[in-house]
Amino acid sequence: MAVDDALVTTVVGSYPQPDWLVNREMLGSRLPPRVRAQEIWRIPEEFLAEAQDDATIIAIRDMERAGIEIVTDGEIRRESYSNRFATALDGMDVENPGTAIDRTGHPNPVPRAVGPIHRVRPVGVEDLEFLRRNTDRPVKITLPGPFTMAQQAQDDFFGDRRSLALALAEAVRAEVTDLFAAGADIVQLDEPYLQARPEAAREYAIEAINRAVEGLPGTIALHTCFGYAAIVHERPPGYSFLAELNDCAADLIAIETAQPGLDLSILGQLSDKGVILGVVDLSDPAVETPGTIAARIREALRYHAPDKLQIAPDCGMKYLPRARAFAKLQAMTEAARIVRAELAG
Ligand code: MET
Repeated sequence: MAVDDALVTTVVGSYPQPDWLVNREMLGSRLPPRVRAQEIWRIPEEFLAEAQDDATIIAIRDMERAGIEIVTDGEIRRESYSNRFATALDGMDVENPGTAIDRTGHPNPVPRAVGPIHRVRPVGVEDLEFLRRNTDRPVKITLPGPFTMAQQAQDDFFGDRRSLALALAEAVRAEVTDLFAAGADIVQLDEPYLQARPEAAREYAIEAINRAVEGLPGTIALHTCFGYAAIVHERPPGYSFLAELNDCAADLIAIETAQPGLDLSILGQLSDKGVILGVVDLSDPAVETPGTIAARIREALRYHAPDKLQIAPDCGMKYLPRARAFAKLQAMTEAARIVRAELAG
């Protein structure tokens, strides 16, 4: 299986963390980053890294057993998809958090930008190396994109958010460079806030994304969505910032389409890109049949070539019960198999 085969299956990144590892009720809580991190993990500090490694192996094996072809580490070691990277940077004050309004309109405690931003050490490279050692399949690793991180911080230094986003982009670039050097097949930037802040996105998101990844030697994916199904319940009728991504430096654009029931002709807006297509609705507790998912894939093939389509759930699976996440992935890989067989004729 190569990453550019037809209808390759993958995930958006996260997989449910075991209940013995995290207090799942604390996951979406609005506590300051440090406090939340202390509250969330159920394992004492001295055993935590080992427990996170073991839980990561479970996530990798679950993905493999479900038939996922490009696997991730499930983001098991992370408290949130973005926090771990953002809080590791020099120039970000985590001890004295600030406030930012999240996409549901609530104030959230967030890191404060208080000086020049520097990535002083690799943040996710060991995670990638662990993933690489523990599967023979192609691997993808995710990190937050510079635009989204700039929205999830309080700026007390730069004076404008574009400058903050561009500084974060340099930090992301250093990390992506190291991730490719360490063997990542795909590096994915998560940019959900493009949809929540389209005006700001139009001003500087593409510039920041390009600064983070342009010219780097590897396959870059960029994920955007309307937010986790478990947290953001309203789905707008379409993307507010999508066609713009056809001009960014990423090779693959990851979007959700199942829960919002999008008309897949929007794929025409991404005609120059590979698309990681979200075809599994994570708000629906029922596990869709492979037939339902296959119908979505067939519909997408009216607008995009099969070797430019990867198949994925709508967003990260972090908030799903584990058994449901597994069953949904199984249904999805079966759907991809059915449609591939049809294509092979
Ligand atoms: N990579 C992240 C995940 O899979 C994307 C989150 S976007 C809200 O959870």
